[in-house]
Amino acid sequence: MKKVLKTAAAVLLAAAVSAVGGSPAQAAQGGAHCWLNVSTGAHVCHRSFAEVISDLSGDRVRLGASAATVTDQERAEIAQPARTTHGASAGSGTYVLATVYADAGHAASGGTYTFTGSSDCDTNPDVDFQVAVMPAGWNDRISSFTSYGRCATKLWDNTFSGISYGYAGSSAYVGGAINDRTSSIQFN
Ligand SMILES: [Ca+2]
Ligand SMILES: [Ca+2]
Repeated sequence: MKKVLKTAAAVLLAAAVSAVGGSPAQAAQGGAHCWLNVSTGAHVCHRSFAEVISDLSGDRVRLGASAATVTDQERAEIAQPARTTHGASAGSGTYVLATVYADAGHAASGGTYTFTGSSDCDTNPDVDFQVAVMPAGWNDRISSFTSYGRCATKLWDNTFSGISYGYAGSSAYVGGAINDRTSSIQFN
């Protein structure tokens, strides 16, 4: 079952009208750290990856300001839906699907983009969430990624066609064939 199948235009419009922490254009700048709720189109940018994780976890997970990667324990905690909106904009019931990184090795310094949704991925081999067109500034940039919860991530060179990578839970380097080429993304 496809829980979410938005057109690219709908996702981009929703992201544009719901931006709180900055305009989508800010995501085009190197080092930006944003999240997008694929289910609602809500979109917020922060100054650091640590702030994104604090927001999405309802302040339950606090990374060091310069933290590049998350531990297995932190990843498991991040996968739990936000239970409080205290100090957070993500809202309760938000599930973190995956974080993509502009740089290899899950290095947050080059910029991160985190996708969230209204539920965790399920255990069926279908597409649970997808983004047909990468958010502004993120076309052809992804070099590594991490999935959360039951989600696995698949990268596509074009909109669900052409060269692909995944599904995979995590990748420190997506490889030369698709590095800096991802234009759409799916989660299952
Ligand atoms: Ca890259
Ligand atoms: Ca591409």
